[in-house]
Amino acid sequence: MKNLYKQILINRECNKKMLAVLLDPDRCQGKLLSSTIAALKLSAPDFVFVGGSYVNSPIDSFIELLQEEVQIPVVLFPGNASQFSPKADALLFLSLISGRNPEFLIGQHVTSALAIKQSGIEVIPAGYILIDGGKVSAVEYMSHTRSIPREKKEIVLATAVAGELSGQHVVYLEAGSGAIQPVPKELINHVTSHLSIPMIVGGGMKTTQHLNDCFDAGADLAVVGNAIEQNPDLIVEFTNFVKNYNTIHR
Ligand code: 1GP
Repeated sequence: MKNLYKQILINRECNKKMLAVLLDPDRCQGKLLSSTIAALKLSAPDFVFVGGSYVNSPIDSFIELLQEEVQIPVVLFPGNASQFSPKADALLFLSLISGRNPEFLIGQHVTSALAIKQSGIEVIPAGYILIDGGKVSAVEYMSHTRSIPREKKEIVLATAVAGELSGQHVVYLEAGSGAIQPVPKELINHVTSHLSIPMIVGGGMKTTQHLNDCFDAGADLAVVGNAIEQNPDLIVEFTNFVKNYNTIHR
């Protein structure tokens, strides 16, 4: 069994930044799926995340298809318990700790816990923190929670530290898929400088400058979804950027 979390810790230890490409099985189909797979074959990111706030397509067959085509670890990034699949290599067991909806703090977890346990899949407990990205995000709407205002640095920090102290293995700062503005670098930096666990950042990142800012600010893993749906060739540009970034900064 791969130990992806251990790999994340090792990379973090030697300041190797990581990239995940997020694929939504509802949207990544047909031509888009073929060109995404072609780009993943050319230049592999560290992980493929699979999931979304709302997914209607079968997850198992989507993951199987990916695994037939590429060797990249597949990590579930589920919007709810119905998106669990034992086919994935690991699961981000997300607790929406910026929200106060018990359903996304513990409810969906109880619903899926026994199936997850029985599958033997690697579980990575993740404190998921939603930051205002300039528009109402799908996760905000679907979870009935509110994002934290982007200027409320101390609230974001306190939330992340609460996540760490309550046993989360990573913190995920999320501006929401398709965010107008990604999580601000000052905010990432403020949180990472007080946190001892890996930091994932996603939402609204469309350029290598966004990746650069996020890594410079201390994030360990950047997640890109929408931008590569618009243009799958960006997978190659982004993975090459991360390789170069790591060559320069390590
Ligand atoms: C969403 O963080 C991810 O959870 C990715 O966001 O689709 O905006 O890249 P984008």
